[in-house]
Amino acid sequence: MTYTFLHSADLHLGKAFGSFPEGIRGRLREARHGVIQRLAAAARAGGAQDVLLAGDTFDAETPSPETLRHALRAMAAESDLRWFLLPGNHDSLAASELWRRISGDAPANLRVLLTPEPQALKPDVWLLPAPCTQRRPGRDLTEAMSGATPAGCLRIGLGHGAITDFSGEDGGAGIIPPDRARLSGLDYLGLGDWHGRMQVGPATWYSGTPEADGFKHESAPGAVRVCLAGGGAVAEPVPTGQFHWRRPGLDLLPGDDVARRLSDVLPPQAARRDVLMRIEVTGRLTLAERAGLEAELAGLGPDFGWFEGDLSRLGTDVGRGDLEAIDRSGALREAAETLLGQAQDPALGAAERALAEAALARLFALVQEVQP
Ligand SMILES: [Mn+2]
Repeated sequence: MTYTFLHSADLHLGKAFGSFPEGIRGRLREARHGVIQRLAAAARAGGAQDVLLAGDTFDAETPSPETLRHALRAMAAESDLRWFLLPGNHDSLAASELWRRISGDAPANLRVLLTPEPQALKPDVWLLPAPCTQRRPGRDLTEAMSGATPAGCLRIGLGHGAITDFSGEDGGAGIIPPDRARLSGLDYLGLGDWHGRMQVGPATWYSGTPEADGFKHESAPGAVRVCLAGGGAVAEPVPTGQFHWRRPGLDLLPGDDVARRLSDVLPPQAARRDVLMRIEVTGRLTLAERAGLEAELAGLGPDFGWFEGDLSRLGTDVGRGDLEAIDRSGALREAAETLLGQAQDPALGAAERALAEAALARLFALVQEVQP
């Protein structure tokens, strides 16, 4: 007997990305909706008919009518597949109105897993779901996965939450034993909550989110295609992400070829529209080098879906010649002297010194622009 399925989780449909500018915000939301189709394609390509979603399909307990309807219609459109939705911590059973709306509007190929009762996926393949009863259940709901199923069948657990080895996505303490699959005689345990992909045991995986939603996780966003046969679970990650979130570091010293070092951490030009990029610059540069770097970064920004250069931890070397270059005397020179004094004042906090340094670099750059 063999059974192949796709394990995914944490779609977070409708996530607002409120801290981002409007244009990219809309594109990120649309990309989350788009994973439904990409998951379907991944399932089909691997010969799977069932897609098991291990919680947090929706970001909020009350998604907008459009978010919900569009998701259900998109799943309905993949009519040769079956979708199984488990309540997670963002869309727990406490969101009773959400699950009432889903149940009332669900297409024939969608099943909601609202109780821990074992369910037959096929006569000889049983699903043991552990729906989240509330945002922080405070107890190990996966205990229910020890429930009885017919002898000789395959047993698949589906749960949501952090294991005891590490804290959850929201920072809360983990509660699921990492060896739950062994404890409950599972052939595979599919988990949600952690947004990066992680294999916890021989047959236990966090699929991670199929579309990245932050800089935190390094793994390429995707789902896990699982093939169960007599010999155990064969799990294979399949990529499904559209956007790439990159947070490279750039550690610089005076004399470095800054433009070259910068280009080394950039993705190819053609791919940049779907990249969110935060470059964290550390080390030291001269004022002139820093001004050059800032100009390069400003020019690069529009290439990307979103772009930020963080220079708050970059130190600046200021020579007397730099102050001369700003002005020999007068108001600008006095402002530069004041800023330099603040940048080097041990009585000030690091943030204030960095601010003075950034302001001095800005002044230097502006003066160069006016009188190159
Ligand atoms: Mn989540």
